Amino acid sequence: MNNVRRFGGIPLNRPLVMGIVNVTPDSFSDGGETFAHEQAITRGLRHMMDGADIVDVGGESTRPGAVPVSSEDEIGRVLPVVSALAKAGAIVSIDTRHAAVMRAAAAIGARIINDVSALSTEAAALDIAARSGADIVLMHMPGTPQTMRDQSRYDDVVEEVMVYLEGRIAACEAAGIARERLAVDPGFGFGKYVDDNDRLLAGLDRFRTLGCPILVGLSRKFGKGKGPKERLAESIAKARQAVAKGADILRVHDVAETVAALRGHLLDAGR
Ligand code: YH5
Repeated sequence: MNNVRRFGGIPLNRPLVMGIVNVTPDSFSDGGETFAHEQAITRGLRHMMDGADIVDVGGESTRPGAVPVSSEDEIGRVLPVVSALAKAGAIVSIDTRHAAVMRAAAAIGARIINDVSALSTEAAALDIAARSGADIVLMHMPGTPQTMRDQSRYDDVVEEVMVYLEGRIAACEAAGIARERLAVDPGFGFGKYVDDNDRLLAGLDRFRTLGCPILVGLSRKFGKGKGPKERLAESIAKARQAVAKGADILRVHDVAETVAALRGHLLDAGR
């Protein structure tokens, strides 16, 4: 176990499950912010009991057209949740594009920074992330959440996403972040059409050449318009497909079901 690779301190000798914890305005609608914090903490604790290796706490909606919030407000949303879950023994990931949020979360125990903009939104993010000591997820997203819809035309989506991620890895290394601290993520559903997502999943093994663990977020992004059961089945099927293609970490809403579906893989260590 000594020379096995790790991410967020966790050995990567089996696929890891990252449970999603949102602290976004929808959860504020009744009961205010404290209620939203309690709900999110409860969700995170449930993920842990269900077998999540990591909990990913986010306070900014990256849906197209979402209203931006200040870093101050984002910190107010996520920090009590990060703090409570870290104290409860969780490996916490902070899902943010903002340097001030990264710094605040890492200072109270977040071990992973998950940035859908691969540390490109704010100039300070590279330096803050470097100093935080946290491991970092670099995700591909063309443009910003507001513009990504207009920017998704690829000749070879796998190649283009790989070139982008290679560039962000280089930017991290230049900022003093060792490659060993990085994971890469093709960003399923972010400025991509159905065909692009299919090609990325089919070609996921090519991302191995980047020399970093691969994280994927496929949960509930497919099977739209279908019922919740069909959507869950589709998420699970995609998760297994991703693991077969070399995914190391799965970011999911349905932790218990994903852990159960991965059991075969979980048992054969070393895959
Ligand atoms: C991701 O892929 N995704 S937020 C639309 C949906 C369902 C889910 C309605 N943060 C990722 O989860 N971080 C998000 O259908 C992420 N990778 C990483 N690293 C979007 C999301 C979602 C969007």
